[in-house]
Amino acid sequence: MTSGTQDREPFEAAPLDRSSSFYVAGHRGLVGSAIWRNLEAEGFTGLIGRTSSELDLKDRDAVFAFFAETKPRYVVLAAAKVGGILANSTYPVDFLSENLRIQVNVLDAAVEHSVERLLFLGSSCIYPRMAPQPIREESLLTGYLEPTNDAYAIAKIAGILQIQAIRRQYGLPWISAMPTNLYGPGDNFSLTGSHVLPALIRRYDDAAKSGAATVVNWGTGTPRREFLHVDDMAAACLHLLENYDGPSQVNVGTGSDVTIAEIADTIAGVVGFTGTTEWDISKPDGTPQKLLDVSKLAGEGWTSRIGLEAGLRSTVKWYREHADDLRK
Ligand code: GFB
Repeated sequence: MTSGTQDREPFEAAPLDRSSSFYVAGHRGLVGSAIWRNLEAEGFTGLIGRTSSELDLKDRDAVFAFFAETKPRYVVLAAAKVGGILANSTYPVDFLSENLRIQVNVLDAAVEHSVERLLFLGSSCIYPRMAPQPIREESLLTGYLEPTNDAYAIAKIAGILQIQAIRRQYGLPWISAMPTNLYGPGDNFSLTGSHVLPALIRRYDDAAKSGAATVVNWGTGTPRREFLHVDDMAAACLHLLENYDGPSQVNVGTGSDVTIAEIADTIAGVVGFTGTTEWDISKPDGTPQKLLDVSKLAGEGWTSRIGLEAGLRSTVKWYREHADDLRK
């Protein structure tokens, strides 16, 4: 194990070695699978992944045994219990406890084996509910969290702090990235547990097929959200691993947002739904806006490429091709 900050080599931006062992924790999830695809396309040949039935990341002994066996040189920690606003507010214990255990186990084992580069993934919900928009990285821990996802946010904030502490205590150049709301192929399209975008794709597509006159969405439709295609997120992750070294988490987003009513209209148009939309205001709106300031990431030389409408069209196409075997 690395003994302290005095061991620290100065960080130099450089391509990662394509033949080294590279563990993608959570490689079957929305984010992890996109990262895996991108790394494969970039020529990485030493990728390591384990499904949750092969390796339960909440099992500390199993995680340490896995690291001892595989000795990864690089790690992306994309494994997490995730869900939309209703799942987060209904099961806060699961979101807090499972995420804390996954993170602590993986990060402790990675320290034990002095993993050379590690990227921890969080979420834009770590920022205070009323943070000034667009949200800068400096807003972390400056105010109260949005109550519908405070348990998940606290777990992710603990992960950021653990990365910073590991940097200070062991001198390892590990980093954290905070994506905005993500979407794309491989998402969870469950109507109750998912995030808004896959839920709306499914709901409007079902309605277009059945000829239903009305679709009912949650909340008021007025909250604003920023949506980033997960393939962009995967590209940003590799870019950061190869170019960024610092204790601050880095925001990853597009820099622009839309209202939920606007994205609903766009999805209705993409799937060909011509009926009317109603809003169930007994369901929570969540935070009114969470638009990330992405100037830090732009300063590191990366900006998003996939536009929202193009990203939605390809996601709808993917959904239709996979609708029969999806998590619903
Ligand atoms: O995507 P979403 O669940 O999560 O909801 P958050 C975003 C907005 O869409 C909310 C509205 O205002 C919802 O009320 N919405 C409308 C719907 N119809 C639907 C629907 O059918 N399903 C869903 N899910 N929403 C999550 C956090 O917050 O964002 C997580 O709970 C995480 O912790 C994630 O940070 C990225 O953006 O509100």
